[in-house]
Amino acid sequence: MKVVFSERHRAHAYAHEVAAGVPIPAWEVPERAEHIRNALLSAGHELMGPVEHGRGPIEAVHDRDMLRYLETAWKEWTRAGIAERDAIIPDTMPLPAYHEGMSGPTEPQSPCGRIGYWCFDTMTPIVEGTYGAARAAVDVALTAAGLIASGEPVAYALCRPPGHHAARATFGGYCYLNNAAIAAHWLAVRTGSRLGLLDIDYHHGNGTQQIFYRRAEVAYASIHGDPRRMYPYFSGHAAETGAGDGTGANLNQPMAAGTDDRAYLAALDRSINWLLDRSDGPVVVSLGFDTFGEDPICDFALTTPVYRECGRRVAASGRPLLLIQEGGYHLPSLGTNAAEWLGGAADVTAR
Ligand code: OKP
Ligand code: ZN
Repeated sequence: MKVVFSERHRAHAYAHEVAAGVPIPAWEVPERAEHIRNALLSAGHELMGPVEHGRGPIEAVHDRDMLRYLETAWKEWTRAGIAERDAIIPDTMPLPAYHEGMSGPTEPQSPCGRIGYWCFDTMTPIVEGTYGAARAAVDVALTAAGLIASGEPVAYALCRPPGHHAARATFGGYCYLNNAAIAAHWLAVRTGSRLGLLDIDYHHGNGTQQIFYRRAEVAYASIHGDPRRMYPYFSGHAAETGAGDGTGANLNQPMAAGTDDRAYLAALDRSINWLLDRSDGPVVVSLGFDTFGEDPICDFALTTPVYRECGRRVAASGRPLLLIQEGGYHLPSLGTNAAEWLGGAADVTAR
């Protein structure tokens, strides 16, 4: 299978994230992508670099001012002399009720204000290499989308940082630009078809859901830890089914702690069938391995062999598959689980 990868992700590296007000060692580390890359090379997959696609496809999905912010944040932060801190993390965010009955908010002038205007949590630091890595991840996703557009049955984008928590005009959850949403929109326009977007990262892809909530061009189905106990807390409930032109085109399956292979595969079959009913083009997969039993920040109980079966079942849909890497934080298993998933998909598409 063709695997698209850029080394520029390595410059996006920070020591700490702030969780529940406390700095803890970062989970979203460069080693994640390196483990996956190495395992896929050993498994015989074919690695290639990304092609630059420019800002156009990003601005078709994200707020231009947010993109501008991401581009300028680090320079502005260091110029303001706040450089003794090694990363940009917000401390003040304008919740909707702050401006209740008033107009606003508007983007502040001060660097500390600006980060809180755009970033919705404290776990998504910006460092010097963040923007370049986020842009490269988008190019990785779009290059893989280009392979699908030119007739490849399946392609894998080894994106880092991940993307599915980034909404049109706010970012967070280790995500800055929504790689999967940008590639899906680009592919929908390119192919003139209705796409399926299957989000099988452990977490609800609030950003992807938000971007397509009122659009018919992409149907979104997600299987994730129930937001009643898990990040991102504010979306992912089963009652969220789309609105406007996107009415009925959003399927959330929130799952219990301890969800095992059997329960997961049942939810997967339901998502696949639901997507096949509502789309006629490629399926984009937001692929996370934080569903693994040993993942340090999640609570499902999946085992390594089930990833091969997941790859088989998704590929058995017969649709072209654009695979976009999202999360997964248990370093020792990441490469193996990714190779199993891709191997399962390749078994079926090679037939
Ligand atoms: C990104 B992806 C809360 C921990 C949650 C953020 C998780 C972001 C996951 N104490 N941290 O969907 O894998
Ligand atoms: Zn996740």
